[in-house]
Amino acid sequence: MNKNISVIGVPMDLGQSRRGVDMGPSAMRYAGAIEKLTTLKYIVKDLGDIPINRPVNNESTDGTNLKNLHQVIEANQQLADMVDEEIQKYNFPLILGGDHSIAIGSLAGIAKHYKNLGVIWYDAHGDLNSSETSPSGNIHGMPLAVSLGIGHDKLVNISDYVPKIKPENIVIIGARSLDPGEKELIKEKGIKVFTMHEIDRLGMPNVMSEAIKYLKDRTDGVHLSLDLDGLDPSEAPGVGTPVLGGITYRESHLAMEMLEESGMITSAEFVEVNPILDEKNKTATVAVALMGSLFGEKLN
Ligand code: B3U
Ligand code: MN
Ligand code: MN
Repeated sequence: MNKNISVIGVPMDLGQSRRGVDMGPSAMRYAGAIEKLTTLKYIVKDLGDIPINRPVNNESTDGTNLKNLHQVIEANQQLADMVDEEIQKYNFPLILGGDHSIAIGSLAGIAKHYKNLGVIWYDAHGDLNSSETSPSGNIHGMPLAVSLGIGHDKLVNISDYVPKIKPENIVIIGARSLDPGEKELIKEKGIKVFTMHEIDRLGMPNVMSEAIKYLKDRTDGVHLSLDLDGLDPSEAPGVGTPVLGGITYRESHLAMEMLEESGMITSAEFVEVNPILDEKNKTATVAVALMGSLFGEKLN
């Protein structure tokens, strides 16, 4: 793994309706994210937080159902530029969210550096909605679709190239709440999904081996986008849209360790930590523990 990590905080809560996830970067720093990586002998630069402009009068939807559209675009363009710059300097971008809409900017900044960027989407949800299929108008339910070039013009055009990623280079892990439009898109595009059903049936070791093998053959870099709601809410309660029956803490550690062993991860983000909904910063603490495993922390 690249020894130089650039940490970028994105205190964004505008891609969905529950306030508080903007405090995610603080919560993960408070839980010791920077110290953890430093202890693991990385050279860590904490670049602080991107400034997020709050909406005035909440009227920024461009005539659609997309909440806070302009602010989400603005923040993601800033993030994309920053991530792009860090990769140009050969640093590993580690992005701390914020709601999952920030993956639009992360991927816009990252994908231009790869011919075939792989993406591991660790999430209870598919995040494959568009304005037409979304039940909520929440942009955090759309970043994977946007990165495929599906969605509002201004979102898909961030950083001026479309699409960012190819459907065959995506692996979704932990899905258990997919909207009808998302299921159709998964079928139509042939996206690889390991739902909770597969995790239960095959076990996490086999799921991760398959995911790693699948991506290794076809990608030249892999971005890990880890939504804390992929985990079970009993272990990661501080998320805006918890879904029962999720991935355990232990399975998640194993998944991170296997990714670390694969040596394939070239960028990562941890999103949807909401300290207001949390219990004593438990979810941020889980996020930081998983970062440890992703970056090579071993028990022996
Ligand atoms: N699929 C639903 C719910 C959702 C998506 N992502 C999260 N929740 N975190 C939607 O609103 O698009
Ligand atoms: Mn998500
Ligand atoms: Mn989710």
